[in-house]
Amino acid sequence: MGIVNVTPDSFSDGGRFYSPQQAIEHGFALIEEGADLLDIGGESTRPGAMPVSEKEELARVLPVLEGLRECRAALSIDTQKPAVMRAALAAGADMVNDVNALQAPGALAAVAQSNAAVCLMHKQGDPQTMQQLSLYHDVVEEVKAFLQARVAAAIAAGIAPNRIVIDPGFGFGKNLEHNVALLRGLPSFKDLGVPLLAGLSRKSMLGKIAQLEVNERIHASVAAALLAVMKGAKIVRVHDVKATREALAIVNAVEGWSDD
Ligand code: HH2
Repeated sequence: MGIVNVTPDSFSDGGRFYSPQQAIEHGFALIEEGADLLDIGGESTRPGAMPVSEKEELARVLPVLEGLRECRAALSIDTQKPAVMRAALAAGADMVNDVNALQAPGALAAVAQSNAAVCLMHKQGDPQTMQQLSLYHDVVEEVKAFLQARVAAAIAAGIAPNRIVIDPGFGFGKNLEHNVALLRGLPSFKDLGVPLLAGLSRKSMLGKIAQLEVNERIHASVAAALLAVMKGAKIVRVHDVKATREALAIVNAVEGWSDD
């Protein structure tokens, strides 16, 4: 899953692809690099980010969805807002990626009324507060329990299990110790019976471990993506598609997995 951030303030590439044309070109470039899925987002979730209005978010993402509709990759909309979900699904999105796990009123229904896939992510707090909270007794068990409850809620709302993906939400209200425990504990998420997505690309946990600024984290990001795949992730959400693809080709060859 290649990341297309249509925002002025995303933590690693904010402002680089802010115009629809730049974002569309970036999406096509990521497909050339080997992305099967593009995640289009119009609101940054980095710590301290300011919320964006529904109108502004729609104005950012809809032209990009429109411009990428005929591309050969599947399209995901990264949003927490039910109105943005509905508009994006009507514009042809194949997946809703919700860092709020469809907890907003109307979000379950917005996805249930479509045939789209959904990614349910765990987070603690919101971008304004999430780095202050970080309270867990057993982070792996607590994140798993939350995701299990959200999978159950999605199924109860009429979303078939084969449309659901889960994500532990690296960096969302978790400190370095929690993030490392989650990566180490990734294999146990298999218990939930749905595919796992992992988003570690360029995140601060990598910077803290290897002492790297945000623009220096490609190698660490590739290592983290490989580890996540080897521990059971089926989708990795990345900025650096080419580098990740090349590294995954080696794992796939050794493990006898197919490239898709
Ligand atoms: N991380 C970010 C945004 N969306 N979605 C899922 N499912 N999993 C993640 O780990 C995840 C996500 C944050 O990364 P990025 O999009 O690069 O930055 P920003 O939120 O500042 O736009």
